[in-house]
Amino acid sequence: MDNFKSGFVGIFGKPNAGKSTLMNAILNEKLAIVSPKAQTTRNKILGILTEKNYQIIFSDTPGLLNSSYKLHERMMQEVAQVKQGTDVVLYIMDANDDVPENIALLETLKSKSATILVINKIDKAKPSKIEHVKEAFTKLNYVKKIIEVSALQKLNLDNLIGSLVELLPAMPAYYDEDTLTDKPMRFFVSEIIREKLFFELDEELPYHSAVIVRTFEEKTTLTKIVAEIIVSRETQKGIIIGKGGSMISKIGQLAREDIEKFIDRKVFLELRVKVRNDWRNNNLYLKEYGY
Ligand SMILES: Nc1nc2c(ncn2[C@@H]2O[C@H](COP(=O)(O)OP(=O)(O)OP(=O)(O)O)[C@@H](O)[C@H]2O)c(=O)[nH]1
Ligand SMILES: [Mg+2]
Repeated sequence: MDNFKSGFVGIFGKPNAGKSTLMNAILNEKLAIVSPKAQTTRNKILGILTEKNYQIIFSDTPGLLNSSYKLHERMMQEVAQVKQGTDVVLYIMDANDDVPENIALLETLKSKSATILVINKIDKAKPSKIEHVKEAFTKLNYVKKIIEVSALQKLNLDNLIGSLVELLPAMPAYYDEDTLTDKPMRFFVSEIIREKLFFELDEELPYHSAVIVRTFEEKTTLTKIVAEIIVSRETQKGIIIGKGGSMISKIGQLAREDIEKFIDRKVFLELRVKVRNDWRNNNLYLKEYGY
């Protein structure tokens, strides 16, 4: 256990920067859901990487944004909590995104921890733009390293991990080597269903939806899961169910396939849709749905 290093790494950045993709790529495990739409992640999620000489405890976080309803406030509280216990800040920026805006956001984080800037999505960025980003961030003295990666194509991740380990304190492991995350199975099941909503539903609807697992029973041959999809208006319920139930059955099938892969068992999945008016601004509902 000599020279063992261990510590907490918070992953921060704008919505859609690729934070969840990056954490999944580093852990080689799909822990966090990912979608082309912004504001996919709503909770902090731990992802623990344990190797012979180090343990890195990553926290994926919701993208930084200005709150426009209570759910947003809750999401930003999750970010604040992660920030508190963090040894290293990983700030993720989409290489094609606006530089001043990202610098301003990183500054508002006001973290006292060592910071690594990760320039993500280099697979679809011009070298000149990447250079421009680097130049601008080099001027911030708390940015210890700037690393270009593609989370999607898993480019340069070893380099990133090496730089992270350098910055971690000498510490014994915080978690058992078999521990991968902090969230229970029910959480991941509800997230997988929510991911399908992000892919199958248009525009605003995913943002009005929450998913809660009501039953999770391990039977002899399969796992029986009953989950509720919560929406904020009656009209949204109709859209999620679809003509003759076509939409809900598609979502159910896609989610079931992924849940089966995740828990490595056959799954019977029942989805119900409930309307809870304006749940995103209701503290009791937010708490019930895990926010
Ligand atoms: N081309 C390319 N796309 C990427 C890369 N990394 C992530 N993406 C895509 O960017 C989109 C957003 O990725 P997420 O991982 O959900 O982003 P996030 O930062 O977690 O977003 P929020 O949870 O909304 O804050 C998805 O469509 C990803 O496939 C990359 O390196 N290259
Ligand atoms: Mg995310």
